[in-house]
Amino acid sequence: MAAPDRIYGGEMSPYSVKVRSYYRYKDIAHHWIVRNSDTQADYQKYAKLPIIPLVVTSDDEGIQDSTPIIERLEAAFPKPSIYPDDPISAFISTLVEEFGDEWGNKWMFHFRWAREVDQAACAGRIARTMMPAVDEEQHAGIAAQVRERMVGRVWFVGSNEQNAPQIEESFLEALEQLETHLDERAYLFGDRPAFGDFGLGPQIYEAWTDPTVGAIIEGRHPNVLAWIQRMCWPRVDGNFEPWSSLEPTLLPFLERHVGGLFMPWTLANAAALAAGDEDFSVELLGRTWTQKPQKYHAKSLKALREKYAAVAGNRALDSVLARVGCLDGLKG
Ligand SMILES: N[C@@H](CCC(=O)N[C@@H](CS)C(=O)NCC(=O)O)C(=O)O
Repeated sequence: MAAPDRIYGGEMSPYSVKVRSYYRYKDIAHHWIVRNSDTQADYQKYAKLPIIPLVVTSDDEGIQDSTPIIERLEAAFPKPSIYPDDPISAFISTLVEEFGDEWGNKWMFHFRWAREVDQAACAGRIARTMMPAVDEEQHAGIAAQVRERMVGRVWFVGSNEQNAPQIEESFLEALEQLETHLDERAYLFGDRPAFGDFGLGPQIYEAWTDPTVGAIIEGRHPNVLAWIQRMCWPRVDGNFEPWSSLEPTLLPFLERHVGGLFMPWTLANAAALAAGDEDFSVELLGRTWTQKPQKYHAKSLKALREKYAAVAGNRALDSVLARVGCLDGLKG
């Protein structure tokens, strides 16, 4: 029998939790290994990039990047499929997966490091995970270092004083929209998880583990809370729904956050990288957003466009993508 795959990850890493949820959903044999001082040497043998998760397959191959990891596994373990049969739902789910990874991560990362209460809680948790055996004094020292390093890194996702209101307001609005959408619906595309759930759910789950967003979700959004918890051990509870029944409550979310914010942002980011600019500014729903370009996102935009190209020409899908403000950007 093949050895189980190994997932080197962390409880506080949304991309690690995403890949673990997928393994659990497919019932694929795996070992979850926390990357810390004890496991770092093994991790380094296989990791080409200094990021988690890292999957080491039963053939002893190290693979990274959650989206291609899941796509590769999906080809090997096609059932139960994470792709809805309805072509509109299927592509929107792929779009939401990308959105979760890229914009959902801004929500999570910003809220995690913007306020003292979250900084202290998160740095403390990370320090405990990295060095489980240290005493209280050493732990406090490591936590202080983690806090300084992470607060100094938030610019990377575009979290700064100018962009903060845009990030925070969009997240609070998105939570309300998702709360409505998830009323009497277990997952985003019906009663079984789709690719989009794996991209977005873990980002919001991580935000919920932190004090500020945790209090907001616990206090106001029971459907969102049930969904992100369900996404830790997802399962088939029914069928995917046709796009027509999802549209009334999913469209407002897509229009505002995916088409209104994420799409113009990712286009401006890619243009800035192509031009070799140090910083870029873009108007997003009437506000100016400024940040340094993020390299990885140009790569993932290219991958998303290739996925669109594979289904291009479906008029019903194009009409939905045009309505939510994504069609032109996907055509490139
Ligand atoms: N695109 C990658 C992103 C992975 C990523 O950014 N992981 C973060 C943690 S959530 C990381 O490893 N950061 C550096 C570190 O923690 O050492 C994926 O989808 O797997």
